[in-house]
Amino acid sequence: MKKKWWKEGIVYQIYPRSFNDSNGDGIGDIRGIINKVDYIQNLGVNIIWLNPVYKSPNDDNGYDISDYMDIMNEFGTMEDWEELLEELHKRKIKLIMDLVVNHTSDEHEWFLESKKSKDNPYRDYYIWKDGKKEKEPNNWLSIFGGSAWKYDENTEQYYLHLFSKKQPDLNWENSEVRDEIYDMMKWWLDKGIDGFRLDAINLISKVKGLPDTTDVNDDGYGLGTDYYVNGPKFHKWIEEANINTFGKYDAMTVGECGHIDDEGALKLVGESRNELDMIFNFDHMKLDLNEKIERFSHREWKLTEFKEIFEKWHRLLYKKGWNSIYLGNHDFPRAVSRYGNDDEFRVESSKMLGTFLMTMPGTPYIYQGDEIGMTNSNFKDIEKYRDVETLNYYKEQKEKGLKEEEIMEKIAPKSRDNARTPMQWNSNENAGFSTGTPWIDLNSNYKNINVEDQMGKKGSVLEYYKKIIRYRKNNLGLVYGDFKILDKENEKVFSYIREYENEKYLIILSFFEKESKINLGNKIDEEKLELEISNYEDRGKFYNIRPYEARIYKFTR
Ligand code: TEU
Ligand code: CA
Repeated sequence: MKKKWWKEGIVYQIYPRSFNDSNGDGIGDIRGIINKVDYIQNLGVNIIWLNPVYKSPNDDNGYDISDYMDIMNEFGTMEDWEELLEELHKRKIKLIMDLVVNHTSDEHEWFLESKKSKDNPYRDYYIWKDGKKEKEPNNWLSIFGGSAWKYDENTEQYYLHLFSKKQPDLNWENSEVRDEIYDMMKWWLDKGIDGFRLDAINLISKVKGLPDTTDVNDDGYGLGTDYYVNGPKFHKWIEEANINTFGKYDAMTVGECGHIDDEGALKLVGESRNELDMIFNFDHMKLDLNEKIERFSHREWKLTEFKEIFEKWHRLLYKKGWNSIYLGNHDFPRAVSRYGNDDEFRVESSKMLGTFLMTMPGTPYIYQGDEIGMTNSNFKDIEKYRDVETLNYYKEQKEKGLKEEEIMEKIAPKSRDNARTPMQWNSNENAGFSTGTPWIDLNSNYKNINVEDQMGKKGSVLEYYKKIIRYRKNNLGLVYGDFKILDKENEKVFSYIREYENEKYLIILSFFEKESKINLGNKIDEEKLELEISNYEDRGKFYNIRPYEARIYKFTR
């Protein structure tokens, strides 16, 4: 297995809008991040994934880019960004930028040109199709609800948008588009960045002819996933991007793949191929959804299912490719509210989930705020929501005649805004995030859950995170080792062995709110184990696992 800095690194994800506001306009900004670089360094992480900071009208909080080579006004200037890069590099922290190239904003210059006329030189930069006014070119559903097509009165054609109406899909079939994208990527790489997180990357290749999907909902629309997920030219274009851009640099790349099959994943991150370094798969993000993709549906999930997912991905990629380990990000509810217990055992379960992140095979990603155990905001009033996906869903359900209460019950635990409330720095006004009015409300629990309160305090989630981050960095067996699950049928406790050369670890994690037992067979000799890390003060009894207990043992041999 090849050793790489990005395998050994630990990523911290920053959602700039909600991280730290330096000028009191209520919106987090780049200077705000600069003011916190010491905090980031102190945490021990060594890679930052920065969500989009490019020019954008913010229909989808920066994922609708109107200029790839400039910075969003609210976030600051290019000089600020350069200073941030410099401050991070001074501290040996790498910077990964978010690359959104499946689509642009409808306010991007290319689209403004493209929509002018059918013979505009930029027309073919996007996906335009004939269709009658009331009849879209096909029945594809947008990932954010409604048809994936928008009619343009002026040229009497439709354009494709897999996400919001303000996010037209780029036409990757056009080699000029690809060349523009590669030039832009090189431009950023030459500015000194350390890699890219590639947004919704496996949607770039659409099947020729854009056929109707047969898998439709009551309204006659369906996600045409068979026609645009991992499409025919996906791997070819990624290889082309690699050879032309990041492959020439010592860069890290991670591809966000909402749906991907085993073969596609193995191709995408195969070490013997020239595509990407690692993948974000969504299997565990869908565990608590009822239907494939119905974002606001719910089902109860089992720990055995969770184990199976991670086992599958390990077996698939071990020695062949590389995985990313994450439990949440800006698109999902808070990890502790979803996989832990954000009430009675918030502290224990936050630490337990952090232990999971730091002991699994694959590069760990910490989402801002998880290191202090931030929880879902569960806003009950639609006025509090900002996310385009949530607002579209609300509108759609209203039109269908659903009751306000029922809609809000579905939205509250699942909305992306749960993870987008401001970072809780202290117990002062607005949690120290801003002196102005924040663009989105704070979570009301910030007086109890904040950085200042936990910094240097024994037993805090933050101090525990620092400890396990350090532990991961000092124990490369946890990075490169094999992974074997013990006591697989156990629905309450997740136990596994990590083993690499002559290092061996046993990790025991309770996902349950009562004490429970483990069955590790006779393979484990307690005498040979050294308890390295635990989220409880005393050792407890070996076979009695307390609520959300986490333990890392090292074999002494
Ligand atoms: O997300 C891509 C994606 O597949 C999402 O639609 C995800 O499934 C959804 O948010 C869950 O409901 C990326 C970004 O991470 C997201 O923030 C953007 O909105 C989206 O792309 C469009 O750029
Ligand atoms: Ca600001």
